[in-house]
Amino acid sequence: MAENNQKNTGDGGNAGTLTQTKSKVKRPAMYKVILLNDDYTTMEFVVHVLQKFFQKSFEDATHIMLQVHQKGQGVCGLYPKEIAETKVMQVTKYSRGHEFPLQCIFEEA
Ligand code: TYC
Repeated sequence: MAENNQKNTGDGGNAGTLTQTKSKVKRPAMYKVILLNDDYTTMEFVVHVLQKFFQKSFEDATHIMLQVHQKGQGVCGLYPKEIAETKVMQVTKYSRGHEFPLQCIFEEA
């Protein structure tokens, strides 16, 4: 999203001398929220979590759950830091409340 700001160089405006400066506007850093595999959490519960907290369809949730089950981890979504942190806390609290050891982490994308 770099913009080319044109700055007058103070020459009275008639010499046509322009400098380009980089915009300081930055995209916010984004974070991947990741689910980790374990041997105890049920597949049904993981699919339910993906639908409840990550707004996935049943089909997408099933696909992500199987990816985690087969490869060890999978990405649930990409969010600004504060939202990623909140998702991790909500999923962890919900899972412990249902006595599952499901692990959810976030990392910079
Ligand atoms: N491996 C679990 C089982 O076989 C299922 C599972 C999938 C658990 C994804 C956690 O993040 C997970 N019941």
